[in-house]
Amino acid sequence: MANLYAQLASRFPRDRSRTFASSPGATTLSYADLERISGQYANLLVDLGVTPGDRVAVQVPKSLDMLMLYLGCLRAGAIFLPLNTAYTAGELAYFMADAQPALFVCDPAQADAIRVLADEAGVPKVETMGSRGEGSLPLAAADRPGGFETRNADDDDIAAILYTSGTTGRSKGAMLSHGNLASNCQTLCEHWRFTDGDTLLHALPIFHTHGLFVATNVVLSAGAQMIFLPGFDVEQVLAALPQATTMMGVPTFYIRLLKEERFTRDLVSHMRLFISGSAPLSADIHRAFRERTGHAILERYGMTETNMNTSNPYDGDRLPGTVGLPLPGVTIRIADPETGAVLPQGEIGVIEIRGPNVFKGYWKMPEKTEAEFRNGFFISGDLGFIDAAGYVSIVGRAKDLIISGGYNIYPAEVETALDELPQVRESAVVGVPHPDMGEGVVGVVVPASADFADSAAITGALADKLARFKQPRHIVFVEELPKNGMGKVQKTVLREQLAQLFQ
Ligand code: MLC
Ligand code: AMP
Repeated sequence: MANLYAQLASRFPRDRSRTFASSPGATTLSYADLERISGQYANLLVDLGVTPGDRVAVQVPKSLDMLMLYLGCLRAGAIFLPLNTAYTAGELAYFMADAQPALFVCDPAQADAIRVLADEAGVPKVETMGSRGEGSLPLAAADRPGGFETRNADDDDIAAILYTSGTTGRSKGAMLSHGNLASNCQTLCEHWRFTDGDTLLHALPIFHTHGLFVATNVVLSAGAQMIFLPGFDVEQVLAALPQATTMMGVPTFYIRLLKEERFTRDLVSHMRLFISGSAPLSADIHRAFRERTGHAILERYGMTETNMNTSNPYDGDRLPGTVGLPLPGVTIRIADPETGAVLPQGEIGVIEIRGPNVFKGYWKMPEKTEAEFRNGFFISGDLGFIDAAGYVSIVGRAKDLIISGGYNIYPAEVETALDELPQVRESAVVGVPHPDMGEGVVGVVVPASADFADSAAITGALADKLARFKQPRHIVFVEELPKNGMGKVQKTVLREQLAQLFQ
């Protein structure tokens, strides 16, 4: 087929003066602006010596410039590699060494520290990009011509790498191809009936699948527009909602909106669609939202490695507590987690996925990639079942993973950081119910000396090691961890004991 950008551009509105994105109090970009600025970034990348297949790593605050750089990378055939802004220096050092980007783009405020890391990792170029158009990269791009002939790309050429943590603690770069991304956003655009009359309220981060590929690519596929907010701020969202027709969010967005009395049926009477994903949306929130607004939130299920897999229907029943039906072109099966045998309808097992949406593998980790596929199906690590009507429900996880406010946290990584501390003999990290974030991270620690109980010393020592969202919100000291006969920590027991901690 073609470069993802070219496929998107073929569906841009004929009238290029139409708005692509507006940020209240800041920039508005038309589709003509988008073509020109993404072309300027593509020309700049070429001038900087970035060649097709090179990685461009980007850790900058959310901005429309960052989106233009994403599109510029697609056009130039470079691999866009966005990084969570919460990552610490230690975490970044790993990504730099692993991905070996040709260019690292960072927040101007971090430039000095990043240059040191880049030197150590052999990353040849560091440029900066701030949240309001400042920084060396936007400045240099502004001098470049806007015309750029988008490079050809094959379906299997890699468009982006997104790092996802692993159960063993080492992050893996998921390689997503032009074909993966193009097929998924086209499917979603049709499935969710996006048209050029839509305005999406965009309050998600753009370094993850949800805000970057689902939200942005769907808007571009429809030639629609978006209201682009720097993040989820409830005041800004309430103010922007009356201009929007659709919204995508993690469950925390909807939990927070429901807390506001000003979030009423009237405020959203013109809205067409609310979509939720990245973490389980409780049936209670689904019902409370419907009662308040008259809207049934449409829940869908996806992963970094697979883009979107299932969705509740646009027409028809959006069943609370389910993630809906497989998307067109996507096959889902339920397998026995141990043997891999495909299970009969209705039985609980691990969800496996096949389709044009499924990624091309982990960057430089062929064995890991192979281990996560079974007969062409990607093994999600999520546990679920399919009902008689074909709806998929997720009931748990075979992988030891915590999802907090839509961010994934692998306990193994946090346990490793805890166990390295001299005050800690051993630790176990679990997720327990949290009213705002879905799950909250708790560190259960057996101290090295029996009378040690200084939780602030423990959390303080993690501050530079782990991104803030991964750090335990509570440290609980115990004399010993509950273990089974094999010596394995019984996390279910800990989760039960700590279930009320955040309530
Ligand atoms: C921020 N903090 C978090 C957090 N987000 N801690 C745990 N979990 C999170 N998700 C930290 C902050 O640094 C802060 O630290 C403290 O928690 C409280 O912050 P807050 O002000 O309440 O948080 P806020 O900035 O409002 O952010 C919450 C949020 C945000 C829910 C709006 O996390 C968010 O936008 N989440 C979306 C994530 C997402 O897009 N996931 C998609 C992944 S793709 P301190 O120091 O002040 O205590 C994927 C595939 C798919 O999963 O299917 O979509
Ligand atoms: P990530 O690695 O950030 O892509 O996270 C993917 C994981 O998020 C999936 O494997 C699921 O565990 C979870 N997830 C995504 N959408 C949903 C959903 N609608 N309901 C429950 N879990 C979800």
